[in-house]
Amino acid sequence: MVVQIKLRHTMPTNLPADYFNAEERFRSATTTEDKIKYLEEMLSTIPKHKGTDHLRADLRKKLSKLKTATTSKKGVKKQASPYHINKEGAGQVVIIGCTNVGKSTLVASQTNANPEVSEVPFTTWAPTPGMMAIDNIQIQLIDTPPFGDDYIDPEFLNLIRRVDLALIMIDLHANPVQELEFVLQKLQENRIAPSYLEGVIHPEGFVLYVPCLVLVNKFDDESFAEHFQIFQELLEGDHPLIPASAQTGYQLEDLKTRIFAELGVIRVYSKAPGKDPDRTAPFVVEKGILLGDFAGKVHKDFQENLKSAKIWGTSVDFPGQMVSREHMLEDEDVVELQI
Ligand SMILES: Nc1nc2c(ncn2[C@@H]2O[C@H](COP(=O)(O)OP(=O)(O)OP(=O)(O)O)[C@@H](O)[C@H]2O)c(=O)[nH]1
Ligand SMILES: [Mg+2]
Repeated sequence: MVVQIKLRHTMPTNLPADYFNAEERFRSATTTEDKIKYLEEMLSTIPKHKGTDHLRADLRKKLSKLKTATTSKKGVKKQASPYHINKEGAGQVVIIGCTNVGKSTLVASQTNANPEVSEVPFTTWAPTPGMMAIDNIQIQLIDTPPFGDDYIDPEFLNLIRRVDLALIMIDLHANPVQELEFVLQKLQENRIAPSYLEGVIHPEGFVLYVPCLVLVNKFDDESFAEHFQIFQELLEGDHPLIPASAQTGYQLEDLKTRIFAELGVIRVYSKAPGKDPDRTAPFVVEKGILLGDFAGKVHKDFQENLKSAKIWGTSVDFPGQMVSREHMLEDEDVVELQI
């Protein structure tokens, strides 16, 4: 049976009854999956000729919209954002910056991860975390896609909001002044500012301050010192600048020392009486921790029953000094707990 209808596209079209059956079911369908099923059925029943071109185009458009809706919905449900990266090690550090500054180079050269490095702009499109050694501890370093003029994934911004430190990377060989300004402006548009600007800037409304350092990359060797000096003179304001090279490794040790200092943690070694401490396995604890709280991290029994402790390190006046539970520990202290 063939039913003739007048479509809004002015041309009368002969459509088979199967089409109208499918259309009827499409109209009463309540789930997106069913709607897709009946739309596909409608499309498959339409005779293909000039008179149905518009109708088929319309239906295909509807179908693609519905399919996008389901995949994005499923995407949210089934697959967490790649920016949901669990913190590992003594701190979580994200590298941000414009394209080609060397973010992936740093992660590839300093961690176990292997993000693609290329002179072609906009190479990285997803974040990649890796573990980087700083002396005898490990921190997490995350490579990210470049900041550009367009939209920044909200989950990328959320990652920046929750990390322990954001490393703003700029390229000494390119336009370091503009790059730094651009990154700071993008952050500001999203109500984020480096904590070194707290009290210096007075933004209207809420701003979240995130600890930041500025890595001036491609400082490949000492011959770039003059270049760096000119850049510093052109730059307005005080920024915690670290000139270094992700590629040659020049001054990367300085970078690591600065990162460690920003993380707000210290290393403490626990030792048994008469034995040497294991310097390869420090406890990484928050700066300012008191002996009593440290003891609890070593073992529950120590927290409750700690009688005394001897300390070797900068927090005491002489090696092996006895201290109370309220004693504040410092980086690299060695502690002998006694119950
Ligand atoms: N001379 C020099 N070149 C570097 C250095 N670091 C990176 N490069 C080069 O700069 C180019 C870009 O490096 P990438 O690490 O891919 O840059 P990126 O910031 O990850 O770039 P996007 O993924 O586009 O954001 C490559 O050709 C690198 O070899 C460096 O310290 N010195
Ligand atoms: Mg990259």
